[in-house]
Amino acid sequence: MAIKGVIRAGFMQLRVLDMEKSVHHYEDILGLDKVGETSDGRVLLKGYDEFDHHSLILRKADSPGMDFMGFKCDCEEFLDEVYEKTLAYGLECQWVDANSDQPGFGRRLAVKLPSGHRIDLYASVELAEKYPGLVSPEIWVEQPRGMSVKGFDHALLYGPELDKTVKYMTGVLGFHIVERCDKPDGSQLVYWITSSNKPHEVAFLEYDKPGKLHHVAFALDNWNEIGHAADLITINDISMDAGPMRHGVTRGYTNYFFDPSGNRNETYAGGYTYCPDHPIRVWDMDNIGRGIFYYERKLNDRFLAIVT
Ligand code: M3P
Ligand code: FE
Repeated sequence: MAIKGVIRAGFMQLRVLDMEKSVHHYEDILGLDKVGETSDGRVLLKGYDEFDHHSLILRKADSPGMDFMGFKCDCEEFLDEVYEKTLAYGLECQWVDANSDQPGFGRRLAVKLPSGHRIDLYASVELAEKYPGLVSPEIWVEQPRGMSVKGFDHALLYGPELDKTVKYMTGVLGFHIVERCDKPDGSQLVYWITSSNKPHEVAFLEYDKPGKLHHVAFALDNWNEIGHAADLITINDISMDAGPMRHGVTRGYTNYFFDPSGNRNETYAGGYTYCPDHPIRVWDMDNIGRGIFYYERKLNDRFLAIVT
């Protein structure tokens, strides 16, 4: 499969209320590596299995949530094309200089989606100081800590204008719809979309308030690691939302829990391999409980109500 245009989800800048507690959570418990700090006090982190300079940026703010999410693209020319097509589609977008607020990153095109989220597209990023071995490599260079998350995986974003948002993501950026959930009136509640062989890179759910984050997900390898992560959630007295369990959607294994600022995290493993010729899997509202919480077969109120 030739992956062209947008190739993957690459980073998220997340707002946190208390930097010290947040760094402890993401560094010591999830197991991301701290790779730097910016002059304005943001903390940069990455997973042991990632190559890019960083994939998670924590910014101290008065309210939790997501500032923006980045997607890696295959070439600079694609960014220029997207700039023109984005304006023609009627969305605001602007260029962000290379090596400005994100050390190590080339120029980015920041797009304001109809859902109220900002996504940044970029085609170049420096290698991190530490990254997976390349020459007859071991499985890791340094033994991973805590939950041993491999890196940033995907996000679920809540906001208005779902149709217009997903039409942009598919029509202009080339994402594929992998799964969706339909409401009884025939309109859509949620779309899971991808730009690669992963079953989702990002998902959008129709919601009245713009720019909301439901969860940011980090990758694990397998069901055993999901169980180990759940042990650490209890041992560290972290607020648990749901898990360990499986999704019907994507078939991935999962835990949901909260960071010290109330942002929902997910540890995600498995899931099927997507190919662009696959048909769309469609859920209805009577079955979506099983789609999200496969074993319990119904959603809990907290899962539906809390977004940041
Ligand atoms: C996932 C996933 C909804 C869906 C969640 C699904 C509607 O987090 O990773 O497949 O909350
Ligand atoms: Fe998820």
